[in-house]
Amino acid sequence: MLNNPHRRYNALTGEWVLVSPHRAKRPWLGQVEKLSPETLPTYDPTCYLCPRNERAGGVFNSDYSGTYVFNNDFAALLPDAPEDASASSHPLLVSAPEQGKCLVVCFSPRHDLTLPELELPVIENVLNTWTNESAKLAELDYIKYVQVFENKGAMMGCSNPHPHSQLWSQSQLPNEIIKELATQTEYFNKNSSPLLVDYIKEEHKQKDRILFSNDHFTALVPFWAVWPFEVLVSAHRASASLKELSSVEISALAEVFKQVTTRYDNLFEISFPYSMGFHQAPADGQPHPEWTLHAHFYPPLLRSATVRKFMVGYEMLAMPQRDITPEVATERLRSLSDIHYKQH
Ligand code: H2U
Ligand code: ZN
Repeated sequence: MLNNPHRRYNALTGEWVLVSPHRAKRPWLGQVEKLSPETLPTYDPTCYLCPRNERAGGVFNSDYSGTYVFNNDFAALLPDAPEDASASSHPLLVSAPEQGKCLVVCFSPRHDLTLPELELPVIENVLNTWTNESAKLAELDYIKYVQVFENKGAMMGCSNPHPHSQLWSQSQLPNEIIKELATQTEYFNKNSSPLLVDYIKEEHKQKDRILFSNDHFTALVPFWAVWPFEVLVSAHRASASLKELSSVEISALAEVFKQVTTRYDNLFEISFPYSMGFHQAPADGQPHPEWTLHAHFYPPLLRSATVRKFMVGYEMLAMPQRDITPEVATERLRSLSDIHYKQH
């Protein structure tokens, strides 16, 4: 049945995806993406994120040597955003105040080294920075949720090639978290076991979507993946946030991140674009036994370094759809070397 058109249920969002395996061979005469230059300098005097340089807002970066954290100069959320007195009172025109704080995190002083090219201790340092900064934001009384994310590559709207990520924290739950909280809570109440913990166990039995795993984390192409080479990285135990991870678990997570991103780059031998982010439980001071810390990788590329998947037409108007199956995507990623192609 899985070679014919079918739909799959996303247990984490409660939404369906249409899978059309027979369609993967269709010809492509559409848009071909431009590739970004492959070799970057270790330091770029015109880069807003390199050490000692002046940022767009006029502030100078320090002469940093590890990760570098600063308040986003053009933050989408502000700590002291006043309530809009002119807000409409009509029930069809609803708005609500939103406060928050946005940070930027540079991975290292090196302008040219993306996640898979960094040594494991440096990746661990990035994970520790995300952990500490998330925890600090979560402690602010007006913050209810912290989103850690990386936009990688111009194709994903990344504004600067210097490897960096962002933290946006806010006073209300965003849409994706509202969905995941509902599904995980419902599953936990029914089964007394966390949804993702059970899901990962089942995937290890079935094996055909597992990309890489160690004692504490698994990377797989989820059964319900929408993006062609989408990957879910999940903890093996219930865990509300990065802060709950031990140093052994952080090392295990760093290894999984290096594995996933190295295979991504090796797929088309380019710096593989994606949007990646962690889903942590709401920072509401409540226990979250239903939650399992996880990260989603959403890469846009489909059949080559220059042909991307577009979420248009049917996807915008009806539901997401994919051509190659998650099982075929897993096979392709699994068959690649875990040594970065630039080191060959
Ligand atoms: P991307 O992850 O989309 O590349 O965004 C980088 C962020 O860095 C973006 O939100 C911020 C932008 O506002 N930024 C600064 O805060 N200062 C700068 O000098 C450049 C970019
Ligand atoms: Zn730079």
